[in-house]
Amino acid sequence: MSASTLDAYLNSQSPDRAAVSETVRFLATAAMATRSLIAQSSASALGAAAGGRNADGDFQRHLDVSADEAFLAAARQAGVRYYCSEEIDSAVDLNGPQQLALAIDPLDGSSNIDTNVSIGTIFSILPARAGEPAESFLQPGRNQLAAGFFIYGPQLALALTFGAGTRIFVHSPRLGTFVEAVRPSIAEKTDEFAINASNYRHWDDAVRLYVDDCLKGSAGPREKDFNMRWIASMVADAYRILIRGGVFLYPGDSRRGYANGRLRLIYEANPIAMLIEQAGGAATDGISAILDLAPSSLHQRTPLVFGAAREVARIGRYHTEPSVIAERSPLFGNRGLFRA
Ligand code: AFP
Repeated sequence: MSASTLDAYLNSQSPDRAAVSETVRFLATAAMATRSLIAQSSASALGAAAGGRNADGDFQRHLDVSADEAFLAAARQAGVRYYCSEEIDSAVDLNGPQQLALAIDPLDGSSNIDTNVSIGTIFSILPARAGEPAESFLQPGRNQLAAGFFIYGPQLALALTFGAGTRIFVHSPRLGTFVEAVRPSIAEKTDEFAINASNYRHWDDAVRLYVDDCLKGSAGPREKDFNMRWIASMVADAYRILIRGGVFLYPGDSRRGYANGRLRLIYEANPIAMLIEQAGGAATDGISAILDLAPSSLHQRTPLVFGAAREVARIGRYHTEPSVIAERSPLFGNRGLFRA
């Protein structure tokens, strides 16, 4: 019988995943507390600067710090061994008994806190490795035991995978628990893309030409019209893509510090990539699968493209096949080389 609640789903996991299931339970409790904090506090108070900066030099807001404290406490309660957070420079040895490593972005979308836009918590659970704490996080995302994100929006929801498909659970205030809502399956094709178009002048030719072709619509080489969305809160864009399809791009660009884009590999791109692949989609750095990348530092960034598998593959061809550029030559007129 299919699991109907998060607890039932976690209990249905194999015994060797019991510690992973227990970790997700504690993360869900921390997410409910974070959601309550968001609901009860004034947006200005939550969004106010907390006085510090994170590992990347971003100013920390009060909710960034509160969320990190809540999820660090959850990791300790779950007995996790190592903890890596966007808000902390180095990996932390919690000396927990479980040989697990939890990588987390406690609050993704911080810049949206005071505008009441959906924000979230993204997490990745890896097998702990011998050696220094950081070692456990410098492994390909393909090794993840589980991944997910909580989204604090009109509904509190959890997108979760243990590697056997992606599930979405929605928190029921009446039941006080997460209830399974859908098993998303991302269509291979799409007519909706998500990118911050204000960076157009900074993109490389491949990205610029891909977006140009989408914007030419049915009269252009794609021979169909496209819609665009950009929430600037990745968990919200990812949730939409899980539910109705689409493709998301945060490429590297020519701005200082953005050669590898803005998103971090270990605690943002890897968990999102696992969720998307497990829902039938694809996730790359523009060319290579995100989950195959070998991280070399905790907070390293990566260009990120994810969503509809055939659209992600097409974007890869704009990077790897110069002939794609030839679509613009008179020889091909407006007809595309690729069928939609
Ligand atoms: P913040 O956490 O600083 O708001 O950044 C959110 C984010 O990492 C990701 O959630 C968005 O997709 C992306 O940045 C938005 O970046 P731009 O503001 O450059 O569009």
